[in-house]
Amino acid sequence: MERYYQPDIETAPREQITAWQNERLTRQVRHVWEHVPYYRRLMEEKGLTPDDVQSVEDLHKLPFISKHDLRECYPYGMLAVPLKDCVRIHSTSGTTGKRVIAYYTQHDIDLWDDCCARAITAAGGTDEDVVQVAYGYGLFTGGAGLNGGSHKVGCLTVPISSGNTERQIMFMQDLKATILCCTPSYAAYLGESMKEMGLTPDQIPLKAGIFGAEAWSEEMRQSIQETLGIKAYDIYGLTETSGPGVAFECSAQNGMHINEDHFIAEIIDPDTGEVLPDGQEGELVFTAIDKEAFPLLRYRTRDICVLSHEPCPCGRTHVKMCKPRGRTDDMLIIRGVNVFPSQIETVLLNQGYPANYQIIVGRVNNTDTLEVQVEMTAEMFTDSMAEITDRQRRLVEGLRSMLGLTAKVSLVAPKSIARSEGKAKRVIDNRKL
Ligand code: DLL
Repeated sequence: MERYYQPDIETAPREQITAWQNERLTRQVRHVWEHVPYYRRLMEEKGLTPDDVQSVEDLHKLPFISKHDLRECYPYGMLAVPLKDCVRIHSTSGTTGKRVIAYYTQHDIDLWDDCCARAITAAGGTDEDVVQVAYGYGLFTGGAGLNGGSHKVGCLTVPISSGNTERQIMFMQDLKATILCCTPSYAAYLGESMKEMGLTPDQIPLKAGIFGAEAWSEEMRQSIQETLGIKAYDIYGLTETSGPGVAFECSAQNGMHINEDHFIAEIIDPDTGEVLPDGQEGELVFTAIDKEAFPLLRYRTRDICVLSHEPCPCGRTHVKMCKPRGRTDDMLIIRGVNVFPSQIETVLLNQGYPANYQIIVGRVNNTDTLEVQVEMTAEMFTDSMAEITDRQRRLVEGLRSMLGLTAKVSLVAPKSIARSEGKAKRVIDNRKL
């Protein structure tokens, strides 16, 4: 039976969701107009006042906000409440330029924890469960978000953070963890390590995993589910909109319900900004309608996505987003061809390789080069040159038919690609140097 954390909200009829959105959006627009001079200026530049936004229908009139704006406002320029009302900050892991700082009042933390509690409950979590939170704690939102959600559900929370793989596995066994929360790449690594330790899925009590913070394919889901003997659920979010829990998967495991009582989602054409209808692929844009301290309006995520209002067998009525298909900014253009790292991952996993790989892009004589370094499993590792050549050939063919490009494939020894405890760094683009 499907469980909900807040059934009245999660299964509310569409008219009710729209009524909440209309009320909260109009209030929020007034709130930022009154308290954030930066927003007020952007609205004035478009000739808008709060009276121009009476309902969700008017959302499209508002200006977009991007990471650029948030950097301009570093550190407190977007603050919409007095600093004394804030209780915490988090920050993005961005490696270039200034970090984005997100601030939270206690109300904002509660709302975020509720979103994560919905995700944990959708993954089957109850107060009987032991939740091992192996996302990083600290400025990153993964640890804090799932930790808060786990408390709300009443689970026993193990705030182990990422890393120290042997201890992770020991705790999982000794404390009988039933739900694991971490990045999908770390989940795959934990599965791989357990296998090496001779552990089979029935020797660990895990039943579900809540994995997100980076792109992962359906093939990777299958492989994690098999090695860990669990159901693997996707969870999505970004620091700018609170953190994880903006959207989460239910038992249907085919798309993530967006918590529409807190966030309004739009899909836009990334080039023109035009709002696109359901089913069309474009850039995902969020408006946070009841956050107090950091209430983003029409924030461009750069994630490429599709929305669907199709009824879901789980009974939830909130709109679903597909797994992000890439980012407008991590999409690689190689010899004029658009390449998403997730497409490369699909080819590798389809041919039985683990999700340990690196994509290296370069430029020689004004021509782009693409190399994919792929780690073999211990079983694949062999002295036979003929076998390795044959494996390489099949990968090159697979990549050519998926991408329409010829890539150089290097098969490397097991464990030779550095493991990540957080988000995996898959792409090295030397062209920018
Ligand atoms: O990654 C928040 C999070 C923590 C989500 C834990 C899920 C679990 P940021 O570090 O700000 O926040 O990165 C946000 O990560 O715009 C997406 O590009 C990507 N991302 C997040 N979740 C997913 C997912 C956290 N489930 C950026 N699938 C987003 C694909 C994801 N990409």
